[in-house]
Amino acid sequence: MSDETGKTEKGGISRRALLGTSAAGGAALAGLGGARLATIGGATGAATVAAGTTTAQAQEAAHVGPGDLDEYYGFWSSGQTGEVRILGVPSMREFMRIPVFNRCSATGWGQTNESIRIHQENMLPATREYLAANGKQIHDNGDLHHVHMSFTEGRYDGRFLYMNDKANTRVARVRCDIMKCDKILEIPNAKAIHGLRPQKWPRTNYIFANGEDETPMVNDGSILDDPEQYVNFFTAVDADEMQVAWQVMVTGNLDNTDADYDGKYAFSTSYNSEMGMNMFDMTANDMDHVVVFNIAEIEAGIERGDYVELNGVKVLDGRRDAGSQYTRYVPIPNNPHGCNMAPDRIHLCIAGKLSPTVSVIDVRLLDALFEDDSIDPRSVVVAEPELGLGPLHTCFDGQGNAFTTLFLDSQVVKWNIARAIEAYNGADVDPIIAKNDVHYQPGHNSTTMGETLDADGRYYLTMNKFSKDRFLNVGPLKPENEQLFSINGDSLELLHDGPTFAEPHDSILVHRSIVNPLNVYERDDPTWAETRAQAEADGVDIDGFMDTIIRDGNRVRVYMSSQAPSFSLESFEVNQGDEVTVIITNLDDIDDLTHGFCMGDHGVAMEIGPQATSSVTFTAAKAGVYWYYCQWFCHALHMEMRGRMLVNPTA
Ligand code: CUK
Ligand code: CUA
Ligand code: CA
Repeated sequence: MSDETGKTEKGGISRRALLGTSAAGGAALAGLGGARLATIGGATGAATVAAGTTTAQAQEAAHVGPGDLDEYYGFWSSGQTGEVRILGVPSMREFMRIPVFNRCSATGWGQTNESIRIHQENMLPATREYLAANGKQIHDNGDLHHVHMSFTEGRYDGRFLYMNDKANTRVARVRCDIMKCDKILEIPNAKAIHGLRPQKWPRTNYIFANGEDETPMVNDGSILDDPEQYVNFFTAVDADEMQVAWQVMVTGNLDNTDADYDGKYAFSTSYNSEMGMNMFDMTANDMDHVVVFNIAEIEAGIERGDYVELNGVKVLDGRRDAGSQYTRYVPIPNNPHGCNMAPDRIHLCIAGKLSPTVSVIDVRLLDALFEDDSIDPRSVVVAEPELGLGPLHTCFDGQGNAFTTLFLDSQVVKWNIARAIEAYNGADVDPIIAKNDVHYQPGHNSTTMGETLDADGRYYLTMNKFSKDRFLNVGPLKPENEQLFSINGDSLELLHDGPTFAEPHDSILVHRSIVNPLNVYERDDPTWAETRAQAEADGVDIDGFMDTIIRDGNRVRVYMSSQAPSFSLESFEVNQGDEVTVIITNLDDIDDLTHGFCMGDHGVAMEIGPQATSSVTFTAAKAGVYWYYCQWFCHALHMEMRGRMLVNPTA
């Protein structure tokens, strides 16, 4: 880590600190003394690039030289790749990929016993049966759209990341101490979890998750092509237990979601209020809506038993005509999409998508809506600026301004919330501050700390769906493109323009002071608790050298350790047809000394981090000699770090 004096770990003074002139801007100031800490404490401004600096000056201020460390962690979703990625901002260097809903060749995610347990722990019985019928144990695809960090009192707290899987209706969690997924939860009843957000206040007790696709309430085949009987579910997941807390049945479908800064409400956009089954019908109405969920009323409803139990989940009726206090429906034009709560704690911005507008809701007006049925729900809309074509998502600088992506115009528009409200009230003011072209067709966007009370207005990121002609042609499948800007007074200065593989869907930009991962695993990590229990039953000390082979019928457990550059077992023998489990503890306990275990010609490979235990199970169906080897470069004699599995023919 570089410390707060602008010195890097390598002992040199960073280029930024040396350039500590006004031209180099706040990035240099931030490196000197307490300015950075003050920013994270909630104040803003100290670290902003001075207005009017040139593009070259903005780029210089944001330059992260070789060996220097970035100021922000970026956590990226990857869409249909199913993983989470960690980047550095502003350098935009990609550091790490965290497999979640995908299968990872390098780490063995989706193959190790430890990861399969995480996949299966909260899998629905019908899915287990489906997978078995297809000869599989787990889903190895996912569509991860949204990644967000846990909050305490409106600020990131560095504990967890949460993410959705639209493809297979799941919610997962990543531990920020080891940057690995530790929970995957399949959501019953709902279909296609899309929008996902943690509760911000008082802390992340719930993860809010939207089911996007409509299906019968009991989806067992007894109702099929009868859309009138289809429903959608809004789900609250207990973020500590990673179990479903409750669900609310709604009218229309659900798209994106966010939560307020008071712990009172969550909000979800719906583009299919029509409950259409095709594109034409889904876009038939001029107005759709945002659903407002009243957390206290929902909890009270559960308390008094006002729910049905469906697949083990307490389901409340929040449909528009149910007359409950759980929800309110605010009409919004036209197939609305993005749902973003401003860090001013007051304004919720709903992007119109097919409408050129963003609808601004003042969340302080929502109490009245729940208290008095005669109030027009539209009265909570306090601004609806016309910004351009295809508004999708909005982020914030913490100074009263918003940035909205315009998919069709291929632009980002910077606008002022207060001025939009004045204009809505009839004043002759233009809320639009600036428009920048982006390349091409932006979806999500984010600002540094922008979805928290610490929004600092330093950098703006746009995540574009197309790169077209922007890079060397790599065939019909093109990369996407993302662009990082420094926020420079009223304008944006382009700092980075670079391709990413499918799909840079969404991101959060988190100051590095909040994220403090371990370098080496702790031996009592729960990841391998079940493996440890099995070892204890076998009389093996999983924390030691443990060269032990346990035969249990045709099940063979092979225990060994790794220490650069060798495995403790140079060979082991099994019989053809045995189910073999290899359990390895990596006894090396220094930074960055990961070993691997790859069984040649068996499709078996896994990562074993320093002080970690990993295990993998396969059937030794082929007689002969097979070499296993360490596939993570670890030592000058890494190539020699290998051994033999001898498989005795039984026929
Ligand atoms: S949704 Cu895709 S651009 Cu899945 Cu976050 Cu808006
Ligand atoms: Cu151990 Cu390579
Ligand atoms: Ca619609």
